[in-house]
Amino acid sequence: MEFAKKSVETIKAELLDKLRTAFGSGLEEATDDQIYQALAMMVRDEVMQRRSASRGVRKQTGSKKVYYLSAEFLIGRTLHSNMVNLVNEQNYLKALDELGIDKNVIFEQEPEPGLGNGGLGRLAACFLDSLTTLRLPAMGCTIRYEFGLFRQKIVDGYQVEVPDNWLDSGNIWEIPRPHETVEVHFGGRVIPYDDKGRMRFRHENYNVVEAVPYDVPVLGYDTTMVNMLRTWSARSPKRIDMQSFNSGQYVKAMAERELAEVISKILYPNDDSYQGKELRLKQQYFFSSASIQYAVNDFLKVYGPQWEIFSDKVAVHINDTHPAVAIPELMRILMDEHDLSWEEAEKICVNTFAYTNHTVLQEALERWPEQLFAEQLPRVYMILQEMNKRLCAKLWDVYPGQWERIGHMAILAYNQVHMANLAVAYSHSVNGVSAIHTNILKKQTFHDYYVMNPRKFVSITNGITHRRWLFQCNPGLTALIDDALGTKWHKDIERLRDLVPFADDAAFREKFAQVKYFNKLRLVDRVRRMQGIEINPDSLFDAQAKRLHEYKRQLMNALGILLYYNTIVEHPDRQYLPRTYLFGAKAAPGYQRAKLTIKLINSVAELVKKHPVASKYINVVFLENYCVSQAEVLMPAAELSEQISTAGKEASGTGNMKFMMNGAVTIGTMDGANCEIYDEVGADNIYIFGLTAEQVERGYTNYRASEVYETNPAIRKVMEQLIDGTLCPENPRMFQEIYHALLFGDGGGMADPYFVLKDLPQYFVTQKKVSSDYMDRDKWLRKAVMNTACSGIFSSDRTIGEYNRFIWHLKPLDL
Ligand code: 26W
Repeated sequence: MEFAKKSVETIKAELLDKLRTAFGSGLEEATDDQIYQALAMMVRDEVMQRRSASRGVRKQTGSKKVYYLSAEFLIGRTLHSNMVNLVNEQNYLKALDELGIDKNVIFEQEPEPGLGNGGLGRLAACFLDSLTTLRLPAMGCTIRYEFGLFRQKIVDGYQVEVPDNWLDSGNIWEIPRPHETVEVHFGGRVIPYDDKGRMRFRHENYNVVEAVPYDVPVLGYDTTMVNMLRTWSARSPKRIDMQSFNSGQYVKAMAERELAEVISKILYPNDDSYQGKELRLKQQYFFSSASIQYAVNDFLKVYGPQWEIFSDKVAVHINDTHPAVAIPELMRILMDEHDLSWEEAEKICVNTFAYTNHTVLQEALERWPEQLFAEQLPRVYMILQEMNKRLCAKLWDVYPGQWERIGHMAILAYNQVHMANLAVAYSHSVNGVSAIHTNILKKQTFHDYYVMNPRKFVSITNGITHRRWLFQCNPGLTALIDDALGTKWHKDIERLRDLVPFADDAAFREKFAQVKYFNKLRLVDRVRRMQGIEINPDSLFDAQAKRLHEYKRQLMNALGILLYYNTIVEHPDRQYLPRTYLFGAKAAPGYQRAKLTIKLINSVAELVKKHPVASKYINVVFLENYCVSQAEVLMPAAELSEQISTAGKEASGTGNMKFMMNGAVTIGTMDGANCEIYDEVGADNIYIFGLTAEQVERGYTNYRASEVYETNPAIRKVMEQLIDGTLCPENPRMFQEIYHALLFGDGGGMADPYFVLKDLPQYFVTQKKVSSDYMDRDKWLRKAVMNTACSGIFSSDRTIGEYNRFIWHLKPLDL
């Protein structure tokens, strides 16, 4: 099926028409929001026409479908990206231009869905874009959080959280499907009974929560394929009836409603640290159960009860352990509702589920109190007990007598439900998200499982969609590459490599530099507009943008700036490279150390500003409310990408890929996907420093942070500045706890567990090398071009291709 591209004239005429019919207004009196709404309706219509055209093809052809379950989908704004995927962005933008409408003002009207914390949620969004572009049948499943991730304000250097009420003015992209509502049951008790020789279970006295689906259509690039992101909203089945109102039961009924509906109210703002909260467990079961019910019903509609082909037609992918409760839920549905035997159900589950791990940090691994599970999900808990019993019997055969090892691998142990073990034991595939990360999974985290079944473990390096992270956010660079290569690379991104020879082409490098400069001006303008801060566009733009976490070491970056500051203050007459240090980071609201680090960064910014010479060379800018749309402006403007995690801790990182694709050079440790970036660009085009993962692992036993302090005067000075009032004259004790944690450890732990002081000297030396290379303009530009040229492999199209080849085995739909 072919769809004609709308011409500029058609778009203009339709827009004016929509404004009239939807709002009764002409262009002159229409508000920016009305123009956004009208435009979005037009684009939505185009998407839905494609949906109708591709609808039913999967069912007719009996194609397999993957359900991608994720507690987070950080999709960002949709209007612009749909224009890109319609391959008609230019006509749309031209039409706006000709009508005298500022496209950026209109795009910024769209409320941004912040339904994710960081990397894991954004990855899910990139995957949906690639799945659809590759015409693979898929459905994303998540929660329709009424409040997404908090918005961040910086007040007096501190983070302040503001609720994100993104749905307040409606969401034009979602289609409510109330007729597809399903029930999810919580609490109550389970009564076993005998039914003609078969043991059955009756669930009684449970609370019902209704899961109402809202579908967001996801359009592929240059195809009529449309997949859905299904977001589930919680609703109480209790309607307000006059009866209860009259009998004084009104307040009680209202309270019950709220208890049910709170499930889809908020996204938990924790990234990489786990707390066993009852509501979070309910959220997980809520969307997992609803999604599995839908998948089973959809299968039944197409194939009837041919259970033996279920896993040939349905794949369920669980994005980290958050939806792992979907596994016993499918067991329950198959056995209790469709009469399958344990063995049949178990086989289907293993063949259906696949699991991706996204972190090796112990504090992030989900372990629920058994008690909580038993109370909230009594039937699922019974199934987990049986799964665990059978699993342990099997493990006993492999590891006879090794109780401790078996306890470590069990689903239920030490009164906890171990979600990662559940996911590993009952999936046919387990993958890490970069080569080094998968190796750590094999050698450490899941080692005992790995030796039992090495073929279950695969490594698939993360990726990003180059539609959003290059075409959409960096039209200048896209056009420049088109000039050099034509447009074949759009759909075959690894051909970006054909750009490699252009690194040696002086004229091309110059144009590349112009595009970068233009993008820097765009960021300068935005920061001035939003935060009232001035930035020198001729300085080196050095960016670290990611969630705030100790292992990501924003602290090391800040201490590095202090070292640089001290050098300038000591030798004010020398020449230095002006740098703008850009930070973007949200801290989990309960993570005190992370919040204090934000205050520290802002205090360093203040200190620098006060010094007449240092302020000429250093500008520290904390970008408020780092989010997808902020990233879309930052990535194209950045020149140096900070990827400086303690080696072995960052599973992959995906920001590193976005920066690289937009021509920033990485300074980083050998961690996560940085290792693959190194392999692609070669040692000359990346700045690697610091301990390796093995050295970090060994270092835990013999590292003495105080030794660095004692032997390195520059570092000693920076450390003293944390506590002598330099940074925060009104409260010199402000950063004492950071000082203490680095030198002596806190909470009984070791000193400096993330090796900040250990890596700092090498980091600083490497930064000096960066400065001198940058001053050699040609040398630097060559590196920048090489980074873009070698980034094709980090497209999520490659990633999804590998998931499909190794795990799902879906066939592209023929439309
Ligand atoms: C239960 C609390 C919690 C919440 C979120 C624990 C763990 C998480 C996520 C797994 C954290 C996360 O987003 N991990 C990131 O996943 C990205 C995509 O694979 C990787 O690129 C990042 O390295 C990894 O930190």
